[in-house]
Amino acid sequence: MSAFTQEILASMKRVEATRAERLHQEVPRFTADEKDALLKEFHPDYSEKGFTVLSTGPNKGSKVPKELAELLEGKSRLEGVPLDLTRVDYDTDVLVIGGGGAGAAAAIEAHDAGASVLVVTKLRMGEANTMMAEGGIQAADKANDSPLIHYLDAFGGGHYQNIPDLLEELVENGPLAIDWLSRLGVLFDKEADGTMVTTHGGGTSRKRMHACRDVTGAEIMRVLRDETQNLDIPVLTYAPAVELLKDDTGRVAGAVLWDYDSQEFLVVRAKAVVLATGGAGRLHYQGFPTSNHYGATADGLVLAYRAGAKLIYADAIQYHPTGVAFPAQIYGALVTEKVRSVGAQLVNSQGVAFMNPLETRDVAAASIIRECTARGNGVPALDGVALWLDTPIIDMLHGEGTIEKRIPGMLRMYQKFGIDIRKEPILVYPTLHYQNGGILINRDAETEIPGLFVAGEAVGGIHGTNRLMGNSLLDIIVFGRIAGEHAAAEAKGRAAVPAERLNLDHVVAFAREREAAGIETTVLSPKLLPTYTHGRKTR
Ligand code: MEZ
Repeated sequence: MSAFTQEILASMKRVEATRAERLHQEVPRFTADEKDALLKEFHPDYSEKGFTVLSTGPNKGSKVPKELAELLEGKSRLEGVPLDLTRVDYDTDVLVIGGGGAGAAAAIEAHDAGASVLVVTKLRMGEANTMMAEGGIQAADKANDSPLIHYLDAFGGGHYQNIPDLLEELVENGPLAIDWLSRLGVLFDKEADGTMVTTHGGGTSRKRMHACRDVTGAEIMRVLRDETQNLDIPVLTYAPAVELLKDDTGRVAGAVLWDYDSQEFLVVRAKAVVLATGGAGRLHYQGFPTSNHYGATADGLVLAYRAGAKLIYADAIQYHPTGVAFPAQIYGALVTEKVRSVGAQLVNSQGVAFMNPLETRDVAAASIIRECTARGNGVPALDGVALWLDTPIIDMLHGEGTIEKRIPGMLRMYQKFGIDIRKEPILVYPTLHYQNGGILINRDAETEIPGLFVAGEAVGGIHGTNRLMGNSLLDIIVFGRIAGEHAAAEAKGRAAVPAERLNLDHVVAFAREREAAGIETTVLSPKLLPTYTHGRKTR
């Protein structure tokens, strides 16, 4: 018996009935004015209710999501904890906080530059958003493309807000990143003659998305994790950082960790620190479900903010247009943009393809929300409303077997729940996917706080206020490597700071500033893990 209601089945029939006439239909793109109007009215970033203004810290006066503000202005987990900072548990040149792609790339590069490296991670190595990235990694390495064209695409997609130096660094290093990953053993999709297979993503003017089927992040993480192991880089698992340490000159000089195994705080002394703690999807901004991994709780932003680092575009959040809206077991999970890159159309309850499937993500998400709300063309699904992603059209367009070959991960994910995406369309709705903003760095991945480097999703500014698909897997490699290299250089020749000079004065000062601002809070931060309760409404 079908799990769908009669209403959903009737809508699905309409999708099937219009499929043949939609086969070669190309829905025109929105104009710039249409996009502006759409975003302002329907993108969650423009919803006043989701945001508040910070009262303390380097971004005092800036708008950020409420859930993030609560953590940025929360109480340190070390407040009132008697801690002997002279009892150093670990000593290293470079401390890398975070075990995803950016952390691994930084660790490998710092190691190759001759530094001693310690990686600490909240969960296990590789349990990160990198692992969950599906569709691909952008790099301008084809004859009809160039880093300049890549720059222009990303700059337009980012609403011209990208920090030029960071974007330049990203696109210039794209081809090198693919080459580095290939040499380490990443198995990118290739034609029989060895040419890389590349496709479009939303907002790309050239086909520059390199992929490993639709499990690109998992393949990249597999190789980076193996390399970390091969190089014997020590990794402390289940040991999240809860505060950065400084010395008496204000330099970052290590971190305090919470060891989930021993239930103790640990002190790590380092000559340079790379923060690579990833994103914030598990904060479920505005009640959205998320495609993010379990540990994505913005920890690095909290640590860096207390240490005095500035955030940029912390109010720019990415909702991936196609999150799973049915079945409940995978609610919010990612349906890769690659499904649209290979031909699937977004179709409303009436069977109409209402938008071009490769609009940039913010525009696509806003358009889906409008179709479901103001236009009343959504399909009721679980406790919300959704739209169809018409997948069977892919095999009709490119031949039987295309889905199995190009997006086997999607095929398998749905097969587990009795849905064959080759035969029936799937229900989707935007899901919280990425923080476009984050900690401000320069092109050496360095913050304004000496000794503190950042890479990966915790960084802000590379992508402006809207990242294009595949530029995140690229930035974790490019800025992960840069951070590792520069952190190692920073550590070189520097003596370890005497343990008596390690301090948490910045944490004490931040607490005073918070109290002076009249903020009373019981919220402990960083959050470390999400707290789920039954009955939480997701949208
Ligand atoms: O860059 C991403 O977020 C990505 C590749 C996601 C996807 O749709 O697969």
